[in-house]
Amino acid sequence: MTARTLHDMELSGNCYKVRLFCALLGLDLEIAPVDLMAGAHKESPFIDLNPFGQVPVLEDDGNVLRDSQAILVYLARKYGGESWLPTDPAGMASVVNWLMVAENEIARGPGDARLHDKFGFPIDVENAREKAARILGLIETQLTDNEWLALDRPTIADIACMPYVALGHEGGVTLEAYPAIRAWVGRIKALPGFISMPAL
Ligand SMILES: N[C@@H](CCC(=O)N[C@@H](CS)C(=O)NCC(=O)O)C(=O)O
Repeated sequence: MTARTLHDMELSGNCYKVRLFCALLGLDLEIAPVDLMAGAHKESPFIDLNPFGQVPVLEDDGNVLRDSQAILVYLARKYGGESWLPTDPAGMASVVNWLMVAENEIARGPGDARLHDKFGFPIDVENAREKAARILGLIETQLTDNEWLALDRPTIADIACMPYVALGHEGGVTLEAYPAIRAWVGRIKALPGFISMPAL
């Protein structure tokens, strides 16, 4: 019996970030599915764990953590040494910069376009696709001269940003025009321990 449980939804890219990173770290993870379609995330007992009413939530060693980016930070610092989130100020800032991009530009661009097309959310999808084009262009530039987003090795910046970039096609945002991004997704898929999710 593991002391680590992820309150999870299979099709959530935010939950997948946590599943993927645990797999890369070789950590056992018990999956507790949350039925979002039935509204289980807005009711007890889940809402008592996360008053924001959102997955993912990770329980680890008595800690209850919400927000996929925060969970990646926690796991990287607790189990990943200096590799995935270094403690030197410049290195840490470089990684955190991309965690913010995952939470903002990527979520509001390809993430929202997918929410509209795949799950029927009433979102201005043209606006989301315009935002997607802008951030994918910036990421393409970054990855043209760099193998990884933040540092000269994979970090949680790559784990946080990849899922909704690679799932964008489910929202009409393809990677056809972005060869450097496609190569980067391929590098992540080749990491030892990589696991996938539907449509990736
Ligand atoms: N910033 C949060 C966002 C979490 C989030 O949006 N979760 C979605 C599933 S991917 C959810 O639970 N949506 C239900 C809701 O917001 O009511 C994170 O990165 O974990």
